[in-house]
Amino acid sequence: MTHSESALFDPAVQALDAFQIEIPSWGFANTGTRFGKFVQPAAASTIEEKFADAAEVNRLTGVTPSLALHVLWDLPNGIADVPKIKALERRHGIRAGSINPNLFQDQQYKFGSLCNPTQEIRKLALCHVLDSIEIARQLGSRDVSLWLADGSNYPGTQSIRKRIVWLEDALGVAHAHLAPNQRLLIEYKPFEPAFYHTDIADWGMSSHLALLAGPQARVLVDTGHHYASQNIEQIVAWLLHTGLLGGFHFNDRRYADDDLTLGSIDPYQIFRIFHELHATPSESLAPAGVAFMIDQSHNLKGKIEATVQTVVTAQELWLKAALVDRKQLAAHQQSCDLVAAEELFRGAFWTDVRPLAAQWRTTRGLPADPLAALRTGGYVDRITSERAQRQARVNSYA
Ligand code: AFD
Ligand code: MN
Ligand code: MN
Repeated sequence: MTHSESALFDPAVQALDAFQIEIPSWGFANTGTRFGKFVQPAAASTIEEKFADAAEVNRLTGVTPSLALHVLWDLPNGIADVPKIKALERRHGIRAGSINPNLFQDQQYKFGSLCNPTQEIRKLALCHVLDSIEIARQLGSRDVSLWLADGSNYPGTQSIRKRIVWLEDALGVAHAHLAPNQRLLIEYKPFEPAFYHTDIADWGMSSHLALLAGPQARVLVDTGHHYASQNIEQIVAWLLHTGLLGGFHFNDRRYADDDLTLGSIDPYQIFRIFHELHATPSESLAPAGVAFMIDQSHNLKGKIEATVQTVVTAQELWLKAALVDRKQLAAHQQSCDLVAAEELFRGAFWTDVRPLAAQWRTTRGLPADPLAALRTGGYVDRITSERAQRQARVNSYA
């Protein structure tokens, strides 16, 4: 390690020791786009396999102790499946993370869930949210991560204002059901699947709904849920300033909600977001803290490979942002020494932190290069043949 790297090692250790990120169960399963699905033999198709894959990612990276669960996909029997999840937590050493209700797949939600014009359907949707809150409570999960696909495709076909009222009412009831240590994370998305209006379309709407719902509601920022060229780090700065930032769904995008691996298109944007977090005095991130969660669908890349790649990239961008000399930067900002400020800021981004990260992993008894260790470890080969054989058995009975 060079002299400058050794001088950076302490801040690097602090930054990396503080970094954890949650992985999504759905990131290991076969998913697709509306144009079709490319099935991967190694893909997980049971919650057991998802926990096993999550455990492999955590064995390699050491920073992914929790698995985000999707109620309909991972707990098809709802609350009745909680004991099974608890057994998997113990077996794999991975705890259940955020609980994601599913209000976008059932046929009854064709015209919306919590915003559906039919009161009966709104009630069913709210029951699902309350069940999800109960599942989170029984699993000891802090966050219920709520995304609504609700919206409309054509002007004049729905009352935007009525849907706001229904949403405010429902989230108020949901908030009242939260246990004292739980949070309701309200995610926004400008479009898709709705293409004319989405009921929770931007951070302003999420902020309003969170403030009205109660003190345990927060805004969830999905980095794929913004119009092109939107300044996401400015949104993050406002949500930190207002105390409404609940957490992130990390991914990357070229056009829309592409769910590409974090940092694959615009790593500098994630660096700028992380800088806002590093620049925030730690007490203001408390008491609840800011949840770092991955939300990606790996349609073409290997599921586990893409997840390990994402985690390693997120760690390295977090470390780069930690290396910004914020005191010196503040001085340059104060004196409007633009180029000095920019060169200091970009200098941290240009720093190759991979040796520091590898050194940190080695001191923690982790593989210096998790991606290489995955490739040589044989796990993917093993599950590929095991899961292909199981699939063959299933097909033979079909
Ligand atoms: C889709 C939605 C949203 C949600 C995720 C998991 O756009 O990001 O958080 O599915 O349900 O990506
Ligand atoms: Mn998301
Ligand atoms: Mn999304």
